[in-house]
Amino acid sequence: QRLIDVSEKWKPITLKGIQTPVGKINLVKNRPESMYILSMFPYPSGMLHMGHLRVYVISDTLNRFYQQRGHDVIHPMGWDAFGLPAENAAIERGINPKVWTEENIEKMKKQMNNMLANFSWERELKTCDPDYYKFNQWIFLKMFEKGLAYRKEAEINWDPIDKTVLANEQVDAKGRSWRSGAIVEKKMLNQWFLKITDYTQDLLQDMNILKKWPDKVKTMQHHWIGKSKGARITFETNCEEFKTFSVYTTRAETISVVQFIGLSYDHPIVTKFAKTNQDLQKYIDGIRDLPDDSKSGFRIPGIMAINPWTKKEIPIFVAPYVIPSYANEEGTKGAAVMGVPGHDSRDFVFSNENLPDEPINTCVKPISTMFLNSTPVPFTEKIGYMEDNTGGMAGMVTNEARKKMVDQMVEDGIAKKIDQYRLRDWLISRQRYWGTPIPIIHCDSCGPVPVPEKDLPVVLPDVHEIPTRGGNPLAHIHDFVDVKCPSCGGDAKRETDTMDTFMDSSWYYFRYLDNKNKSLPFAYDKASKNMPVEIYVGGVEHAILHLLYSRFVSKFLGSINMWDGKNCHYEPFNQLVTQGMVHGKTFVDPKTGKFLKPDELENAGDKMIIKDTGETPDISYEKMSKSKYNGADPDECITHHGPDATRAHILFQAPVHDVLSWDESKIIGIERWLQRIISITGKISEFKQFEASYKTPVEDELNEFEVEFHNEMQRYVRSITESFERCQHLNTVISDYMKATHLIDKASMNRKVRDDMIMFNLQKLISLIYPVTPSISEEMASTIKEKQPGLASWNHYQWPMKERMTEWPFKHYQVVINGRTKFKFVAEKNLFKKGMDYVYEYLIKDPVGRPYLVNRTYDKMILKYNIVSFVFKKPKKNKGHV
Ligand code: ANZ
Ligand code: ZN
Repeated sequence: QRLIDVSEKWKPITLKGIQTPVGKINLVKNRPESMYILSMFPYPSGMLHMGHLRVYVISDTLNRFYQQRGHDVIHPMGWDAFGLPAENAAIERGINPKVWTEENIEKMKKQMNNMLANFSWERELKTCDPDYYKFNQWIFLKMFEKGLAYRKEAEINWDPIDKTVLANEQVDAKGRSWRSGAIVEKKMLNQWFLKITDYTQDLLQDMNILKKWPDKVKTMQHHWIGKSKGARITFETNCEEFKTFSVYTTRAETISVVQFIGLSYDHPIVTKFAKTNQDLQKYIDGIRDLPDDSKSGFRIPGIMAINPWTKKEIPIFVAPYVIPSYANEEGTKGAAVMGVPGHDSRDFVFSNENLPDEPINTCVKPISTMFLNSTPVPFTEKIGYMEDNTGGMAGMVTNEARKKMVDQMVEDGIAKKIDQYRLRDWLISRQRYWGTPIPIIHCDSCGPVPVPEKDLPVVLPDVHEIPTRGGNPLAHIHDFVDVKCPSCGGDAKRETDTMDTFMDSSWYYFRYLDNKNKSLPFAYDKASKNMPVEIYVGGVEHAILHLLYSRFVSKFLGSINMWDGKNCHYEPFNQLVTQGMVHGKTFVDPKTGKFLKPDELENAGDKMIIKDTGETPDISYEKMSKSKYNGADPDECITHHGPDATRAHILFQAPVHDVLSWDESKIIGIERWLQRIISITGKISEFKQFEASYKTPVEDELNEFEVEFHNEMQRYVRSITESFERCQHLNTVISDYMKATHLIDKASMNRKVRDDMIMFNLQKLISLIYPVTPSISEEMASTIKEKQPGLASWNHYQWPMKERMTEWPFKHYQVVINGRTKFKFVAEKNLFKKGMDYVYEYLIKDPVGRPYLVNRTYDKMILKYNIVSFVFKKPKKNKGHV
C-alpha cells in the first residue's frame, strides 16, 4: 500500500472549525496498472502564477481520482531549470544561476504544497543537475552516432541585445526579439542541429493514432510540419552559363501564365551575376535589412528564362519573399519560384511593384461564376476550371489538369514529383552559459570528436560570475575549453555552445520513471511498463515545439531500443489536456485609456469606481501582465479562502480548455457550498447511531422518495465519474457536487428518505469531493467517524461504485365513482394489464376500497391512465308510491 501526504500546513481561515488533516492517507491499491499523470514541469521563476495553479489543480484532481479508483498513480514534478531568465538574473546579481534557481525551487515547492498538490516528490528532477543533463549529452551522442546530430553553417536570428540565437518563434511578426524587443539580425554561425526531418513521415502519420489529443493541437503540428505535394520543374534559360534551373511549385497547372521567375538572394544565378553587377551586389547586401513583407525585387539583366510550356521568354528577379532554405533542389543552394501573379497573392503584389506595365494573365476561373460578374484577380482558389488559353486543358478541373500536366512533364523529363515539408532540422546550439554543454571536442586533425561516454557528464564549470565579454561565455573559461583530443591525444578545444532547453524537456517524462539511474537515462523495463504517459496536462502554448520535439526524441529512444512502445508507435503522450489561459480582471480609465492599479480604484456599493474622478472604469478580462495590473497571486487566494475553495473555484469557473476569467469574488459560491457540506455532515451525524452494514435495499423495499433520491444521486456519481474519465469539462463536476449536496440537504430536512440511506449517500459525496477538496473531504470523514463509531472502518478514499438505477415497482391510482374522486391507492405498476375482474377483486379486498364497492353492482367500470372509474346507477326514486 502506498502512502500519500496531505499538507500538514493548511490552517483554514474562512471555514473555521475545520482541523487540518495531518499525516498520511492509506489508499487502497487494487489495480496493478500504473496510471501516469503528468503536468508540464515549470520553469523555476520563483513564483507560481495562476496558469500553474490551474494546471496543477487539474492534474492533482485527476491524480487523486485515479488513486481512489485503486490505481498506482505516477504524478511527478520537476524543474525545467536551465534557460535565459536564470542567466540574466544571475548576471544582474553577480551570482551563479544555480543559487537563484535553487532558491526559487524551494519557494515554489512550498506553494505547491500549499495548494495541496500531491506530487510524487521521490521522483523529482532538476534539469540543471549534472545527474540529469549527463543524459541530455548521452542522448546527443547517440544521435551523433546515428548521424542525427550534425554541425553546419546556418543563418541564425541574432538578438543583438541578449547576444543570443533565437528560434524563429522567438521572433515576432515585426522582426523583434520576444524577450529583449530588439530588431533581430541575421548572422551566419556554425551550429549544431538534430535531424528531426528524418522523422517527418512518422511524426505526421502517427498523429492519426493520437485519438485523445485536441484536434486544434494536431492541426498546429500538421501545419508546423507543413507537408505540401508539388513538382520540381526545370526551366531553360537563354544564358550559356546557366542552361537550366528548377522551381518548386504546388500549382503546376498555372505554368502557361508564369510571368516571372523569383530567386532567393543566395541562388547560384544571383551569385554569378552579382560578381559583375555592382547594383545587384548592393541589393543583395541590403536584402537582410528589408522588412519581411517587402515587395521589392531586382531584375537580373542579361538572362531570361524560357517557359517550358509556352516557350515564351520571362524575366528573372531576385525576390526577397523567396525563402532561401525552402524547397531547394537536393544538394543545392538557393530557391526558385515561378511567379504567377494571376493566381498567387505574393506574386501578384510583386508583379505590380516590379512589372507595373504588364497585364496580369490568368488561366483558372472559379467553379461557380453564378454570383460573380468577373473573376477576381488574383484568383487564388486551388480549385477551379482551366480557361481556354491552356491548350489541351480547357474546361478541366485544376486538380486533374495539374496531374495531367505534371505527368506529361515527367514523361518529357523536365519535371519530378516531390513532397515538400516546412519542418526544418532542430537547431540546438545556444551561445549561452546556463545550459547543457554539448559533448563535443574539436580537434584540428580529427574534426569534431564526441566526448567518450565514460567522461560524461561534461560538467558546466562553476563560475562566480558569468563572463559577458561577448561571444560564448564558456569560451572564456580556459580550464573548460583546453583539452586533449580523445581520439589522437593532441591539443583540442571543447565545444562551447550549450543546448536548447527544449532538449531538456523532450525526454524528462522518461527520467521521472527512473530518476536515480546513474548509468542510463532510464531502465528499459521501467519505461516500457509505465509509458506512454496516460494524461499530459499543460498550456496550449507548448502545443507545437515542445510536443513535436518530445515525440521525436521519444521515437528516437525507441529506435535505439531504449523502451518498448510498439503498441503506441513510440508516441509519448496518450491523452493531451491543454488548459486555457487565465485572464485577469482589467480596469481601464475610459478617458485616458490607461490601465488602473488596484489602489486607484475603490468600492462603491456593488461596483468599482475610479478614486480620483468617481467615474466607472471599463472592465475586461485580459491576459495577466504586470503592465495591466491585472495579475492575481495564487498564494493570496489560498491564504484567504483555503486551498479547497481555491481548487474548486478554479475548476468551476470555466471548462478546462477554455479561457478562465479570474474573479476572486465569485469564490463566495464555492464557500457557501462547502459550508453546506460541513453543516449537513454535522446534522446527519446526529440522526442516530448508524451501522456499517447498510446497503441500498432492493427496489420494492423503497418508498418512491427513496427511489428518486437514489436515482438522482446515482446520476451524479455517474456524471462525476465520467467527467473525470474524459477530463473535458471539470467545471460540471463542481456543479454536480453542488446539486448532490442540495439533494442530501433536502432529504435531511424532509425526512422522507430513511436515515441510513441519507448517511450512506453523504458518505459517497464525501468520497466524491476528495479529488477536488481533499481537506474538507478528510475533515468530514473524520467528523462522521468520530460521532459514529459504527462507521469507523469506512474507507472514504474509495471511489463510490456505480449502482443500478432503480425503478419504483408501484404506482399511484385513484378511484372515481360517478365522476367524483373517492380515494387513492398504491399498487403494482401493471395492475390494469391484469384485467377488470382482477382490479375489482383487488379493490374490494382493500380495506379502504371495500366500503365503496361492497353490496353494489356497477353499470360501467373504466380503466384509463391511473384512474379506475365506476358508474353506479342511482337508485331510482319511487314515483307515485309514498
Ligand atoms: C506557382 C504557383 C502558382 C504557386 C500559384 C502558388 C500559387 P507551400 O504549399 O507552402 O509548399 N514557393 C516555392 N518555393 C518557395 C520558396 N522557397 N519561398 C517562397 N515561396 C516558395 O507553397 C508552395 C508554393 O510556394 C509554390 O507553388 C511556390 O509558388 C511557392 F497560383 O508555384 B507556387
Ligand atoms: Zn584529434
